[in-house]
Amino acid sequence: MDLEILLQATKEQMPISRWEHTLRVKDTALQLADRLGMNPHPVTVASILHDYCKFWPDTELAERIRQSDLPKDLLQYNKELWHGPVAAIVARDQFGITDPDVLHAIQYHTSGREGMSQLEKVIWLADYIEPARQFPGLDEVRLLAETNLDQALLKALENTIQFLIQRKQKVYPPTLLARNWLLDQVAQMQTESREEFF
Ligand code: DGI
Ligand code: FE
Ligand code: FE
Repeated sequence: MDLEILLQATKEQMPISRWEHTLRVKDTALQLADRLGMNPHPVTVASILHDYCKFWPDTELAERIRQSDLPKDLLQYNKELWHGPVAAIVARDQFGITDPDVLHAIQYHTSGREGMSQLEKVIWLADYIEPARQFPGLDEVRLLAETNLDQALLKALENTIQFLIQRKQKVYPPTLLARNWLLDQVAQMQTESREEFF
């Protein structure tokens, strides 16, 4: 995949502020990936494309969801959840990306899901902690991200769920399942590290 083509095509889909966000997500994701010893290429491709459809009209996003193999229940939840899944379809059909891990990282970058891969976690978190973000509780998530990806993601998902509840908005079930799954993952990790210690 020619990165220059991807970069140019993505830049044309969005205002400059969103393009700059995209570049910050890429840099943040690459920093996390470097620390974790991951292959930087899939991280780069998923970061560039994650918000490809962020500024597409809602009617177009809904139409693409109806006409593709994406889950139709998305249409019953917040419109904010639509741009990632549709971007994954564009990545596959327009840019010929076949790596399922890259496609999943794009698809689930807003909702998260149970059983997220390391790449999915890195893209989700980079999107949340990139340097220009300002959410309440973000400092804690940024600190956790330096040492433990799962704990950082758990905290970030909890913040997002709380934010949605405060605003009387629905929570898409995969977000809740992701949070429950990470709660178990983190608890299991803590039990294992205690067993190693004794
Ligand atoms: O596209 P970005 O602004 O970079 O970030 P994003 O793709 O994470 O989407 C932003 C918003 O989507 C986020 O502020 C919360 C909102 N949202 C609405 N419903 C849900 C949701 N986020 C999750 N995780 N789950 C939901 O059900
Ligand atoms: Fe997004
Ligand atoms: Fe984003």
